[in-house]
Amino acid sequence: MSEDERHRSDLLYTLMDTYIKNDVLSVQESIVNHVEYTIARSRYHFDDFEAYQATAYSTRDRLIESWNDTQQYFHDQDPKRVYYLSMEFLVGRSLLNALYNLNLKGLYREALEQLGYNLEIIKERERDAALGNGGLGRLASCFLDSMATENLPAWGYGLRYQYGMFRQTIQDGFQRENPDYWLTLGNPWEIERPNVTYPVSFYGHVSAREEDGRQIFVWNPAEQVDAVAYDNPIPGYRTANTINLRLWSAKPSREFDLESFNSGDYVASILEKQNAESISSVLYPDDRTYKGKELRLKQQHFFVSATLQDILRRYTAQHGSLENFSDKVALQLNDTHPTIGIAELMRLLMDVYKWGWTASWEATTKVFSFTNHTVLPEALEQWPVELLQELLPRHMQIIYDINWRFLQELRAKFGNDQAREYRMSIIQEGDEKMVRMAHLALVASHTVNGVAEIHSELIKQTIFEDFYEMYPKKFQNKTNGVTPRRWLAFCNPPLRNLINETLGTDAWISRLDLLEGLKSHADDGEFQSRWVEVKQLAKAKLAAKIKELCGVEVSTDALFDVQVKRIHEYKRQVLNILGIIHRYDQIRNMSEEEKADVVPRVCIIGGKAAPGYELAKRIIKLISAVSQRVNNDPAVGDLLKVVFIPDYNVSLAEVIVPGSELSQHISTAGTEASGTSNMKFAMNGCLIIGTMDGANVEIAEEIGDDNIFIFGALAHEVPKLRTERADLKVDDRFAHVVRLISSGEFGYADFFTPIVDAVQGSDYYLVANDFPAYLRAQDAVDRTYKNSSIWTRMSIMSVAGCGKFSSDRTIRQYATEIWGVEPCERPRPPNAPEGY
Ligand code: C3B
Repeated sequence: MSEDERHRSDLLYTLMDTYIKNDVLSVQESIVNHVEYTIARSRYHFDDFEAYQATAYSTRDRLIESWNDTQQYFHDQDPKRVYYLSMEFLVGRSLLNALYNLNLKGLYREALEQLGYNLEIIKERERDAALGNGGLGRLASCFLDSMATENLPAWGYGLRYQYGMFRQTIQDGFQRENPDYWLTLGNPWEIERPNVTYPVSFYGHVSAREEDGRQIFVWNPAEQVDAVAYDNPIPGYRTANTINLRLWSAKPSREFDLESFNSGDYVASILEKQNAESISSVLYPDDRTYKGKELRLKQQHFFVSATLQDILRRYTAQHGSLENFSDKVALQLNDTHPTIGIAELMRLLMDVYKWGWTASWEATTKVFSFTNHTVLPEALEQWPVELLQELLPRHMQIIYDINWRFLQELRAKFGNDQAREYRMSIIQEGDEKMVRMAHLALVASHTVNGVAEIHSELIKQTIFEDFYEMYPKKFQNKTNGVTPRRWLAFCNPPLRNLINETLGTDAWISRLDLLEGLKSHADDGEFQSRWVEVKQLAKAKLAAKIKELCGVEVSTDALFDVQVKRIHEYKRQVLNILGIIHRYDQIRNMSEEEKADVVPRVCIIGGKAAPGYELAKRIIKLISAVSQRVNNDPAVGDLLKVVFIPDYNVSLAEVIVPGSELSQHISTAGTEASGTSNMKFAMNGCLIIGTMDGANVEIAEEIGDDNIFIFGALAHEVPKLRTERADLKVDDRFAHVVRLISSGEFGYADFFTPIVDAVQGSDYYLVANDFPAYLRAQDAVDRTYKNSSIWTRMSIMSVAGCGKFSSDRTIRQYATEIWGVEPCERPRPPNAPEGY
């Protein structure tokens, strides 16, 4: 620092209090200032929503302090950094999470209370940031929380969609989709960076010229838009580190095609430019089905191009050149969605930084790693060559070059094996040539990982078999995890407090293995009754939510049985609803005496269907129709209630998960890569009924087979069962419940025909096959529930065995086994208040 700079910095230091102070009055001052000066309301008169906004801004001030200092520290230390590239971040709400992480919740609650506001009430006014579809997006958000908490020099990169995941309403039992314009009332958490802007190009043509004896390619794009950065601070839990989630928003280019303005219609030109914004405007709501939509590919390129330009600029600004870039940077591809970034990095290195092919390829293959999240073939992205050629002509060239070299390598290793080349080529031949994005990712990444042990094994035997043979060392497993902050400590305070008291510490919140200490209390009768009390509190909250959203009164004495996730055939909501119909049919035919022995149940189902996924939408209607029937049948009463909770999202999950006692994770074995809600439920003392699929396998291993209800065909049996499906002797009970649907017992018989046909025909997901085993497992659930002490013991053991499923563990494994990055913890400022 020069003399002048030091003088200026001293002056600024005295002008500004370094940190907001941690006393009630300072917090109130900060909130009221924001009421008056940020949202421009009168400090004498502001409502709950405005109180939320001002509180959020006040909290953000603290995050900005911490963010700035963390980034400065990263800059000074200059460690290897990791960037997590994801098209989805399912963030949910931020206020409580930030206050808890900063250890300021109590202080803010008190400060607000004295002003006449209730934190519990105003926090409900925050809109969810729903920039993701489901598991994949939520995983990305859990990872950010863990990367911050583990003090990793990490950033997330994504898109700032103006319309997040659609809002689901149920009208007459049918799903309706409504736009989620979540930014209408502003987003206090983000910081717009108009000066961090990059041009992103599309279309046009490529020309070549000689320069210093080398061929240089020049892309002359026909369209350009600007990507503007929006930063979202992500605080770690009880650390002074705050990392960044940088989201890009598309804006009309400031410079590109200025001539067109002079050439004719000024107004038309402006309107034309305005279209640029559509690139980042909407999240595609198709979960796991790829549709070859041009706009989607534009989004992907827009996202990675801005991200890579930003990363390269940051690196060169600090190091003067790109030397050692690949030793100092790791880039994680969250699924294939950002894979076009491989070609974009090659392009930037070769065409802009003038590196040769070999050096560019060496660097590219050293920085990228790739996570696969599904074995479902319909989710594997393939772009038509023709489309890529038109939209990104230079990238298409580069992909052909990569493929040409890859095929050489293939021949060198396996000789002339045309069938293999055909299978493995990045370009799929055929009537319509396609670019297989997963193959591009596999060729260019140093590591590919699955997300649970069984899944990581399966990809080696199925979709990536050939690649496993070629590059066995690239393949790894990283079992998913969830953040125990949001998904236990913050969403379930009564359970948190009980655990704290029992373990005598809250250290488990960042070292989840410590939950093991609960095991020795599992049989303690007094502890068990407190455990039950805590569950009852959460059930009461959930019951109130159900009343509010569905208008159905449910008894908290009943067993709360839950299945909440995206609606998909492979997740088998149909198996659940067939089981419910069976239960209903039994109850209505029982004598009063028999009824006295029934365990009352509330069956709760929730989840969104992709708007174009017809069958999934029919399944929602079937659930609604069954619930109509069951809930209004006087012969059933409180013994069975069925509710479909509309608009399942992160903040609803924070109420549903703690209040559940049984949760269903019943996908056909081998189809659910991991699942992460299974971990959240188990962590909250909810027992699992599930198949040997995804992370269920490891959950059973960790908490013990006795503490989980496992049923159904195993993954290795599934292929054979599918071929033998025609010979299956269908269980009478199955045939009966299916007949009830097709005979119109629940109305809409014709509308439900495709569902009936699916399970009676090829039954790809083996619903009929697993039905008897499912009913047996459900019987075991009922029997066990009658013995509260055994049930409670299982519930305690579930929580105690969940240590492995913290995303902190997952992230530490990524850091050491894939990224090669180390923690970079900012020292706590000497005069910083507790919790800073
Ligand atoms: C999901 C998978 O379906 C889940 O099993 C898995 O737990 C999560 O990813 C996180 O790994 N997934 C998703 O939500 N969207 C996709 N396109 C693919 C997988």
